[in-house]
Amino acid sequence: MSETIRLTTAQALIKFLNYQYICYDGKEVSYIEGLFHIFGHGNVLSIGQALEENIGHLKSYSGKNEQGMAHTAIAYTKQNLCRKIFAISTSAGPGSANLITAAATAFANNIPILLLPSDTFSSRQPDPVLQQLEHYTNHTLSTNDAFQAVSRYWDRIHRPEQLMQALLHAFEIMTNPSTMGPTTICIPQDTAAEAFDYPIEFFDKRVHYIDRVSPSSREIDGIISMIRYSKLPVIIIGGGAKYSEAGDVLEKISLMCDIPLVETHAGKSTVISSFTHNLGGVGILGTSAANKIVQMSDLIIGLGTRYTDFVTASKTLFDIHHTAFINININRMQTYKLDGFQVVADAKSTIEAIIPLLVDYKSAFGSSIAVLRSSWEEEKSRLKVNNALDGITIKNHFSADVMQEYKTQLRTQLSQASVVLHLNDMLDHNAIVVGSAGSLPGDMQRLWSAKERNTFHLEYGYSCMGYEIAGALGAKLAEPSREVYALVGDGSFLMLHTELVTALQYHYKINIVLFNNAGYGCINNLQMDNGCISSGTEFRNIEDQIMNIDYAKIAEGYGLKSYQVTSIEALRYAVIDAKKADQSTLIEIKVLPKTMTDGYEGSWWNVGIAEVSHSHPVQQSYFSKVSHLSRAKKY
Ligand SMILES: Cc1ncc(C[n+]2csc(CCOP(=O)(O)OP(=O)(O)O)c2C)c(N)n1
Ligand SMILES: [Mg+2]
Repeated sequence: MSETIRLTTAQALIKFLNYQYICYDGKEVSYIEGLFHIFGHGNVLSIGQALEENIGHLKSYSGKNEQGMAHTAIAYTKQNLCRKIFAISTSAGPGSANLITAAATAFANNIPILLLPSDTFSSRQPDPVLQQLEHYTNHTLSTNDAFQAVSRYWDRIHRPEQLMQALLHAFEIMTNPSTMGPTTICIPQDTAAEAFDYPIEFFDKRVHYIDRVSPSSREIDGIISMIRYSKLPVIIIGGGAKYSEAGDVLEKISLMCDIPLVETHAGKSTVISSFTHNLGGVGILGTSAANKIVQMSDLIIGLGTRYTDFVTASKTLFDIHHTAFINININRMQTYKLDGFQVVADAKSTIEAIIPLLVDYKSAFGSSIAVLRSSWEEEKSRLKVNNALDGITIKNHFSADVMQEYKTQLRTQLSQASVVLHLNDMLDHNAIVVGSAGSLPGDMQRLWSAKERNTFHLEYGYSCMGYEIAGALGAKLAEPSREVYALVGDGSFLMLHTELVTALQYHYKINIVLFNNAGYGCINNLQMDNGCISSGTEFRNIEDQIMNIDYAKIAEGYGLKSYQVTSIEALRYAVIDAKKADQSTLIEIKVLPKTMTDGYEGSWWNVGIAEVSHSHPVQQSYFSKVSHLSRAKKY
């Protein structure tokens, strides 16, 4: 008989979390950094009690919104290249329901996180308890069943001993690069407090090994012959390349073979932006240089990319009849896309394996890489000049009168694109920028120059509004010695910003750079681009007046050091002063709408446009969509 230890389910859970390690490239580190929680009915007397009894080395933080705190945890893990995670504990009912959006964010981005939503009573003795749904036809359903669609592993335990199997399954999924993502273990509140004699070996130190998967010789042969056959190969750097730290080998192969690099939102900052062969973001949020090179290309090598619509311009960016694909991905399903040659292997290991076999290979791009790069630099210089009212506005959607109205109401002339470029110059080279939704991801992806590796943090798998500020706290937890900046729109700020209080509470300094254009700017662009009138996307009151909200004052109320700026000079002062501050800061920048960057060549997006309408512009948009679709790959 093995020795046992009598613990509650919650105590066993906390004890187990203390003994999990991962080993990557021979480096062993503890895997669980800690636990975020919002206590309530369902977890305070079980998980809360277990933390009080013996927290071990885990850190414990109290969040302000379940979605927000889980987004903080996701950002922490993303910044740590998926090698360290947090667990999340929520109360039963609404506390758990609030977590679902974050679970989806983790799912879409393949980010591991351990979600522990409390559940209603297993015994059913007090049913219906406060916050229980009480289904009439299926008593086993609770709020937590909604996590099934957004979890890579989902379980509900009704007995303390089930915890052991559940945890082992969850940790296998989270530490397996091809399946990693959110795992959910729902724990009824009575089960969480019940005791069991756990075998002590369950709590032995466990090391989860993440070995790099090498390509097979068949796969290597296939890659080499396709590259040799190609004259114009291009590598798309995806998130998988970043997580595998493929920066050095990518620079090497790119220089050696003259293969240009382009980036997805998740892959950006795997290689720094000033690298000669890096042409930047590709697709809908792409630079003109990257999109042109991809359009010229006869072979796309997708390295750790999911080929989302934003990367492929809804499968129209490539010449579908003449472009071949090599899909290198740790996840086999991803390699099936676009009928590519499938390579199920680690990004870095694969590039490492092919470099010695291509020493005599050079693409036929010649000088075009440098020419495209320099014409993009010229475009950036054009955008940097702040002439918001003299021409650089999106497709003249707004009349001169409406632009003037914004200028008067917001008391600014600043162009967003210009601000982003200037801000980029003002920050430290190792500063981390975090973004997620609105028009800023487009500006960041196109314009931001990542000066060091892993300094660009864009959640654009789910593009969840409200991620930015919570995410900045997560990045700061991962990199406490660096300045971290959330680049956030006013709409996203309004959606969710309260983890800034958590940052203040635990003295983690984050900087919030809020771009106030008084509306859901990118959605306004989307509707007006497709023939609709501006409606429901500008922040106007019922008298049709533009709302000028003072976000700097709101920030001051929270206790942040805050600034409101309407000029580049004032921005410079604010950024310098904010760097000196010990506490968190918020810089509100009033920017004019329609002054973000627009799409460049090839950046078409397939969106649902009305097939029938009385509006001529809507009809026109629909016909244009049909014509684009005729050139798109169908699957
Ligand atoms: C949670 C969530 N709800 C809705 C959306 C759809 N959406 C994407 S961007 C956006 C507006 C963003 O406005 P803002 O943050 O002010 O950025 P701007 O486009 O003005 O730069 C909306 C509503 C979303 N991405 N996430
Ligand atoms: Mg806005």
